[in-house]
Parts: sequence; structure tokens; C-alpha cells
Amino acid sequence: MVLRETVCLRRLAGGNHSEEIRYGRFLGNEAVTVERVIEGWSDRTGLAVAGRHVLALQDTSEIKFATTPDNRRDLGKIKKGNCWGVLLHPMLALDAERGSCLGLVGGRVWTRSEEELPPHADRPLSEKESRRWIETAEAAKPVLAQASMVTFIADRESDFFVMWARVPDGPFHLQTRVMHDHALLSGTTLRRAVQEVAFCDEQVIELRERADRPARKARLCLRFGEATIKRPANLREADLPKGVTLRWVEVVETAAPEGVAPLHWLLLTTHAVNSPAQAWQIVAWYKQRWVIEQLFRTLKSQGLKIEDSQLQSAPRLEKLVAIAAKAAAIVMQLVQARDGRDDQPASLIFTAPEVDTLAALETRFKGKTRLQTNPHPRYSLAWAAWIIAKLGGWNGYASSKPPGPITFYNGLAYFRACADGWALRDVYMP
Ligand SMILES: [Mn+2]
Repeated sequence: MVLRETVCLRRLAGGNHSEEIRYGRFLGNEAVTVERVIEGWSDRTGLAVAGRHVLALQDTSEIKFATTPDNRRDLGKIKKGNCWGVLLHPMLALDAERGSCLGLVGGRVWTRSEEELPPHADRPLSEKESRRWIETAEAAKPVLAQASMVTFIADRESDFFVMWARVPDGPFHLQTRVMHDHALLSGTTLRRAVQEVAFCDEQVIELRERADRPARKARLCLRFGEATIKRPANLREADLPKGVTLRWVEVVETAAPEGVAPLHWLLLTTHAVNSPAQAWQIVAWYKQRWVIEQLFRTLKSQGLKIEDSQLQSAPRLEKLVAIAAKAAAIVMQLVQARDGRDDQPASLIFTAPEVDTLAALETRFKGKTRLQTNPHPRYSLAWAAWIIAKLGGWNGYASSKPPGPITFYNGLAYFRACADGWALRDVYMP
């Protein structure tokens, strides 16, 4: 999937019909479970996180497939109930200092059932979809055990008391945006307490482009403080403390362009925040959440086009989504490796014969000038990415524009053809 940039079985099989059938049988095999595929998401992540402060991002993406009233492909309702598809909830590990992608950690892929559920508030957490935030974080702890520190980051849907009371623990921190106002032990509410504090700093921050807004520079005012959120009275989970003490950081955009909703984030964190510099750090870490959105885009329209899959039936689609999620994470690692900001091995993505093919192809670019020689350690992912970019037509000068995704995919397509040819030499040579 990474090298062919598709989830289409026919294209994955490269026109080999029996191979296409084998892919189909693999997905249809009941012994191949989505849970086991997800276990494989983290097989290299545990090592990659060792000794680092890791931002562990989690989020849910709704993956929509085309259906007709006569054929819903056994899928469940998503979005506002007007589409059918599966849900993907991954956790992705990033290096907190460098922002580099370290791989998937864990998560869930599931299809909603069609049966009516009792009202949300009447169900214990174990029967709510929101348990995925806690379960994914808990399952991540052993995978991330080698990290020096972990900050779990999620969007506002994960802002609920049980999460705050259960997940943070020692090196495991938690940070989210506030969903609803929280009652505080002091008798007031979080939002009211925030209003009492004066803004203490200002900064201009670069906001990335999103589907609903162009990129822009935003002037933000900042304030921060501490608050103890109170256990809700109607909570079904017993044995939780009366309150959890957290730090809050609020940033408000003062002069948003006309017609654009001003940025306003109220963040909660278990990290210490004693200075504006620390508060801006909290904002910067939260901003990195966009990387998981990038993962979803890589999986969908801007990459593997998972939603175009023609596979019938939800169980196969769930497995395909689980496999494609890992492929999308690897594509992101490869694209990031271009700039050599991290030191992961080429074996993260390429098999041993593929690494040999890369080494053979590299000789083509050697010996011209030093400036055009691969600057990265041999057999590192950055080394491989440099060769792929060259194959895609990049000129290789450090001073020129870094290769873009299109150059990359051209390079990958060319590499794929070379690697196939290289593999054939053993078959056809006497
Ligand atoms: Mn979300």
C-alpha cells in the first residue's frame, strides 16, 4: 500500500490475478482479525519512542463507503446518520521536540450496530463509545513504557471527568481542549474562574491550512491558571476522587480576519504551568494535534483513497482500514524523513531486498559533486527518502526546495518498478 499508494486489491497485485485473489482471501479469512492487525500497528513504535518525550495523539475518523438502500455492505451509520461506514480511532506517537512521527500506538476500528441504544447518560462508561479514549490510552501505556515522558493529546470529545481521574499517572500526562464547562471544587465553574484572570502575554502564531479555513497568522492573547475540577454528581463510576487538580491555558485571537471565526482554545493539562513560556509550550503541543488529521487525509483523499474501496461487507472493510491506517502512518514517516530530522532505519519501511535495490540505485547519483551526494547515514530512513526523491526527479541540492509529495510518489512508482525488476533477476538469470 505504501509503495503503490492504493488500497485497491487489483492495483496492489499489479495485474497478477492470482495474487489479487490471495489478497481477497486474506481479508476474508476469519482467522485474520481486525484486533490482531491493530496489535501489529505498534510493532516498531515501542522501540522508536525509547528515551523521548512522546506526544500520543488520539482521534476518531469516520470512513465513509458508498452504499445503496438495498446494499449497505453491513456497514453502520456514521456522520449524522445519513452515511454508512466504519470508524477508525488510532493513537499516533510523535517526538515532542522534533514533531517527527514515530508510528501508530494502538486503537480501534469498528462498525456501529443498528440497534437502538438507551440514552447516553443512562449507560455506564463500558457501554459508551467514549470509553475508547480511556481504553486506547491505557493500552498505550505498555507500548510507550520506554518513553521518558508521554503526553496524551486528544480533542474536546475526550474531556470528561473519568478520563482525567484515571489516565494521568507518573510519566503519563493528559491534555485536551475543554468540551463543556466544568464545575470546580471551589464552587464556581472553570469558565467563570478563567474570566477572573488577566491576560498576561501575547504572541503571533502560524495557523495551518484546514479544510474550513486558509492558513493565517493569528495574534493570540494568553492566560493560565490552576483549577480543581469536581466529580460530577451523577457519575456511575464509583471509587473516583472528589476532584482532580489541573492547569488550564486559554488563548484567544484578538483580530481575526473578517468572516473567520477567531481562534479560541481553552486547554486543560496535567503538566505544570508556572510561566507564560510553559503555557505557550502547552499550546504548541496541542497544535501538533493536526498531525493526526494529516494521517486521516493521507488515508483518504490525499493519499490511499480508502473511501473508494469496492470491497463488499464490513468485516473486510474493517481489516482493510486497519491495514491502511498503518500504511498511511508509514507514508507520513517517509515523507517526513526527507528532511532527515529523525534517525529511524530504512528497515522501518523497506524489506532487505528493497534496501539492496536502493543501495544499487544510489550508485547512479554518486561521484558528481559532494553537494549532490546523499548526506544521510547509510540505511537510515532519511537515506532511503533521499534516493526516492532523486528517482522522482529532485535535483538533490540542499539549498533548493525540498521535494514535494508528488516528486515523492513519482520516485516511489519508479522505485517499485525497479524493485520488481531486481527481484526478477533471480528468476530469469541462468
Ligand atoms: Mn475528533
